[in-house]
Amino acid sequence: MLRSAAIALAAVATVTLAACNSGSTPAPAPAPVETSTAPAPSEAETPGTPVSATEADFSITLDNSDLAAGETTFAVTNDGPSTHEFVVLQTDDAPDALPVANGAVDESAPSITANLGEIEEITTGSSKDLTVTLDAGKYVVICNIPGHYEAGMHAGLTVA
Ligand SMILES: [Cu+2]
Repeated sequence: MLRSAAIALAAVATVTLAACNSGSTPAPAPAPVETSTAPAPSEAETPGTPVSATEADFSITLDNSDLAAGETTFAVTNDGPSTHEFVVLQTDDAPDALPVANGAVDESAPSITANLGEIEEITTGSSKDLTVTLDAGKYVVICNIPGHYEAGMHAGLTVA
């Protein structure tokens, strides 16, 4: 009695499966499970000397401020909470004594020798890289969003 019931159930199941498959093309084989051990994509190349810069309201912290001349890649992380930018200026002025006009550093002032490059709009929580070539000299990195430099967003660099 039980055995025949089981057979009957099995028969129903078979019919149901057949009905499901009838008239439809066979389902594609499942994609093979990825088992390869291929290496993960390599990290983005960072030419030259790597320098980590961390920005926050309102500071810039560098992990290395004595650099050898040549290519340098700043990896800038914004810990926020505000959006910041990152500007590399060559100047002999002290980091906290750059010329300011209208709340921002006057990058065209005579004491600013050069603007080596900048990253704009680094949103909070994000990171961006900037690669520049630095000659021997003194540099100041700043955020030049109005008010941010004067609030403390500057750090000095010496390149030899
Ligand atoms: Cu800022």
